[in-house]
Amino acid sequence: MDKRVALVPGEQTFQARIDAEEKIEPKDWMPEKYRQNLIRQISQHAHSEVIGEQPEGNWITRAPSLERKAILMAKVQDEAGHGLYLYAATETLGITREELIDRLHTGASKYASIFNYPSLTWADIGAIGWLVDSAAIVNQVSLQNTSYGPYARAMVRICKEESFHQRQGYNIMMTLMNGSQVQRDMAQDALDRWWWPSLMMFGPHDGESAHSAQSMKWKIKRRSNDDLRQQFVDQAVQQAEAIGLVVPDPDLQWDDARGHYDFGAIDWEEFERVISGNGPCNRQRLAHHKRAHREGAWVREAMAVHEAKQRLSNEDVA
Ligand code: BYC
Repeated sequence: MDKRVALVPGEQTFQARIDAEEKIEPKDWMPEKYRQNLIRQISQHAHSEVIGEQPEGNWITRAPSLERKAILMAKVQDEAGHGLYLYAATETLGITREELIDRLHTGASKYASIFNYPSLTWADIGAIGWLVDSAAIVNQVSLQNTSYGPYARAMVRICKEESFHQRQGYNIMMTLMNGSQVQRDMAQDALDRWWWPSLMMFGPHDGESAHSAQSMKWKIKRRSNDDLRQQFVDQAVQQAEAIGLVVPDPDLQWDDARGHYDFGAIDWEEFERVISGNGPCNRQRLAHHKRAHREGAWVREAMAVHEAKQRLSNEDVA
């Protein structure tokens, strides 16, 4: 027997479907705030994937071997693909790609704070793959069960690729830690600079998170910011120790009673500065995106003409 809750529009029926773990699909009735909240979160996620290409792309021409270069190019291309799946998922909510890009360019829509930090050395590429992709996976594994069907399905594919990304990053760190003292120092310096921004990726503490309560009720988010951050810390600390890296947090210690690591206070002033456009590379990242978008206008125009021609020839056949 079909146990799906009847599709009668209305907040109560909608919540009953969510509670019954049904996926919401594009043509289903949904509260306007659910739609807007999803557009906000999924498009921010898409922008993060695309802007995240910049700090890594910075090292493609300087990767230390042909193999590392090929791997990094493949990773950066994957991130572009993730952006495209996510923009496509957002468009199913009735917003155009142009509007989404416009929101990014005007600052109306955010992207992950972490990509506003510079990638100064090759070890930063290791740290990004290891820490940033780990943080992304921890979050995105839980988002595979998000209530909106197109977002959940995009996440399944993205998670598979992110786990390869995480391993390539850790492999770079491991190789450096097995190298000379200069290489070990470079790896430690990268961890020192990327550790705290990685913790900020999970957003404000639960009590301060503006969207969490409603997003959890609608099962857009399946786990809280703090819960995910804790899982990330527990994993990453052990991975750091395994290769001889020291996490830059004097307050870090294992708490037997909780079965987790306790860690020091996050600098939320820095977080606020970065998400409000005043991090080390915010202006540079957006300027680069705007320029690339402008320079790609001819591709969009050519595609539009091609699509129009296809439509006309399909109408002729019909
Ligand atoms: N950075 O109420 P809250 C990748 C904002 S990319 C910037 O907790 P929410 C990769 C938040 O938007 C993967 N802003 O929000 C790519 C909100 O502001 P608005 C990126 C942040 O949405 C290339 C305000 O603070 N992953 O893996 O419930 C290379 C209050 O926060 C941040 C995703 O995007 C931040 N870190 O929870 C390598 C995952 N944190 O919108 C790797 C999907 C918070 O009201 N997103 N804010 O103006 C999510 O899971 C959730 O949106 C968050 C925040 C957990 C990030």
